[in-house]
Amino acid sequence: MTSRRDFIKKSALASALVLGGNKLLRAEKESGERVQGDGKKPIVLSTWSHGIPANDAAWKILSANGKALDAVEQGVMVPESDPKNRSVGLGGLPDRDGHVTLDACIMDEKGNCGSVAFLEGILHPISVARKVMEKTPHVMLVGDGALQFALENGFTKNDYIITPEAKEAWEKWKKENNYNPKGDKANHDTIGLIAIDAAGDLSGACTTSGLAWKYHGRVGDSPIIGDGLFVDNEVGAACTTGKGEAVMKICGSIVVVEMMRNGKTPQQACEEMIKRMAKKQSDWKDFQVGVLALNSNGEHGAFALQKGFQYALAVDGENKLYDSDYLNK
Ligand code: SD4
Repeated sequence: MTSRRDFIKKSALASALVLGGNKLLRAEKESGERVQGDGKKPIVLSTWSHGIPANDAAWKILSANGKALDAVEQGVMVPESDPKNRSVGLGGLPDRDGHVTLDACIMDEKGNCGSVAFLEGILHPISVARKVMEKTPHVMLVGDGALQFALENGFTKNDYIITPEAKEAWEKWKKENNYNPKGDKANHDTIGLIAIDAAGDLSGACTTSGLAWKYHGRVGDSPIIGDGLFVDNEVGAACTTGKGEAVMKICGSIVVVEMMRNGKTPQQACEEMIKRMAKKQSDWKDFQVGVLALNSNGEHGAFALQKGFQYALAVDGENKLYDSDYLNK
């Protein structure tokens, strides 16, 4: 028979579980503020319109009670698999020497992270990054070493290393630009994807072919933990897209997470990071950077330097594309 004391213990445990699983409601109660997300989990947030199919893949995992880490990996594998995608994966535009070089990183709820950069010929750099995280004592492998590790771990080198379309665009670029890479407002479309699962755990993934026509060997923000992506399960996650050099100069993602730690909402944190970037980089009107943030309560934020940044948000079974607010008005 259940004693009254047992019953009270069990009810207390049940409410603790509900509250534990729903930090948002607790935060709402404490702050008295309505928080975006309405306490609903899971949530997936990702950059640009390729975020829609990526979110769908992530959502499949999360809605079946899967882990955020699996969801973010599976999510970004969708644009990586798309040979028509000119900024992620093997379909991406090459560097100025005609090499498609790939950068990716992943980070889980425990603060584990893995990264690859300057990797050629592998369809899913994000999965190699995950293997680096899970199988090595390191965080980051680059270039030939990353390729060797991938091959040793069951990945295969792809037959094509540049698509015919990307090659054609490169030939045209070479003729018109005198082998001289320039910052370009339209030259971006990395996928950064951050998610919170039903258990309230956060993870993130970021993968790109990087800036088109870059110097051979150039690596941007996307595979750098703290620049293109940062996750702290107690606080939140952030990811960036756009001109990597601008993000690297201020360690964009970690700045956003630290601002959230200090009490900013994700939206406030995104705006402050972008405003700081503009204050410190006088040519900010000439390039694009976009940032997304999600906190552990399920609130999200998005902001960019310029008009045109879009992000995909999947929550409560609905996955939609939104226009981000921006600084240069
Ligand atoms: C980079 N942040 O390599 C990336 C660029 C980007 O699609 O967003 N590419 O600087």
